[in-house]
Amino acid sequence: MSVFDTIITGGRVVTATDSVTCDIGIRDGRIAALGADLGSAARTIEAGGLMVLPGGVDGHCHIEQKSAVGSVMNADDFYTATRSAVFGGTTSVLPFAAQYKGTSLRKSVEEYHTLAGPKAVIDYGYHLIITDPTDQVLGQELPALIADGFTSFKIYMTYDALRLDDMQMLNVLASARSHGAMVMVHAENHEMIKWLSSRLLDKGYQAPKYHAVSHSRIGESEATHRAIKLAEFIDVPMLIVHVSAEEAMREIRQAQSAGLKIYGETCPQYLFLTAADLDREGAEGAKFCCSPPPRDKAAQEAIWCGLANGTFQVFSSDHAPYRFDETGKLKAGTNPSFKQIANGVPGIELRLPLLFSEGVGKGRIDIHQFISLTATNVAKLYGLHPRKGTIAVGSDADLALWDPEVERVVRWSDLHDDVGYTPYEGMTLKGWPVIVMSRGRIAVENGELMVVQGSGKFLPREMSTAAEPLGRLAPELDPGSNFGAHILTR
Ligand code: DUC
Ligand code: ZN
Ligand code: ZN
Repeated sequence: MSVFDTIITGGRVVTATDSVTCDIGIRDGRIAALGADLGSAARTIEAGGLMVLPGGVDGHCHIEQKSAVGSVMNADDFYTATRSAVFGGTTSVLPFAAQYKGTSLRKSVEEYHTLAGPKAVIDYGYHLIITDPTDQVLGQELPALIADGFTSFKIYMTYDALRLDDMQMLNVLASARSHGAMVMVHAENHEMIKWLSSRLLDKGYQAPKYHAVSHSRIGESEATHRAIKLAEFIDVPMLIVHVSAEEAMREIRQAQSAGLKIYGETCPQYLFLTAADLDREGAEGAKFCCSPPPRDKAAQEAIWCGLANGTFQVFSSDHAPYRFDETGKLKAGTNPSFKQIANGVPGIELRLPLLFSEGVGKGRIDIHQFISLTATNVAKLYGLHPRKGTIAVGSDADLALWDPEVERVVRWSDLHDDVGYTPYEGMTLKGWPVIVMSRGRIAVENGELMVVQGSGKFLPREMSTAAEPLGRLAPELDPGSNFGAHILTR
């Protein structure tokens, strides 16, 4: 009998830190050995000429997410989204279980379980979205959910139905600190967006391109600054998601330089799209509307720089799949105002090929940075490491075998989502995953999906050391210097 179920031979095995040519022995879905001459196995995969990378972990994507009024506008369900992800080399996804005002967090998690369980083809967990931080939610539901493995959540500083005010944010941050959860923040100044939008609409500027005008760079950086100051005050780590511009990036960099545990995320739309894409013919620009919006070439360069210099720890898709029809982008008709267009762009399948080709291939980042940004750091931030995000003995055998020489022109018709278009149509990308494995199973081979719906597993997550407080209390919160007041404990 073979010692291993599968052996991968002769590939260049690359992690966030190392690159070696060796064989990988896989048993019971896990990596059981790394070495030479591992013997025989039921199946051998010849990987000469290929790079064997950890499967990607997409730490930010929206799948079957309900709107605040309870409708699901997402084009993808857990089957099509995870199918699309795995074809692009991603083997774990972390979408969101969204709470809406007046509803229970626990109930929304249960609803997402019933959606994902029968459909996902790769492993998945959820971040929570907290919109109604009542005493009951923060005092009971959230601690219990964190203990059950939902160790991260997102909060919003904008959108009427989702946003928290500073007081609510402080309460949520204090709760995250007490229970060890990672806080993700959508940082844009709500009033600035409202003010700009109403001025634009009053003056008749309605087209999709004005979406980019209504979400200013300063509004993004002001909210980023404020969120960071609240986090510093409460002494809790924080991740600023989907950073679009240099102004917000500088706030993150400055906080990091001061030793704070502030993390940054960016996404493909901020590297490859600009506001000019929102100015396409007719309503076409709606396809490129997302928040924050894509900016300009200079902002793209700044974001590349932030990936290279370590300001950003994670690169996520922020896949938000809306069809270009009445179910999605054109819900308000074929000539919508920018305020009526669903925010978000698809990208779950191309996240890795885009960064591999344009980042690693063009020398902007190295392969180890690529792996850190797309897999290892994501797993670390969200309590999945070392099970996910790396290649090590004992880790799940989630692997993507890349052919760095294959060149393909991006066509939506070759992708595996259900959106109907890709913002990256026509780009030529070099370097694609050719075999993808999920827990030792071949998930994609020869352009075919080899795993079935419902075979992905739910991932309860550990606490992350990245979410541990620094222990640097503001004097006003420190009983040693505030006349003995214990403010952070309830
Ligand atoms: N925030 C996201 O995280 N994704 C899409 C749009 C948005 O506002
Ligand atoms: Zn957001
Ligand atoms: Zn998002």
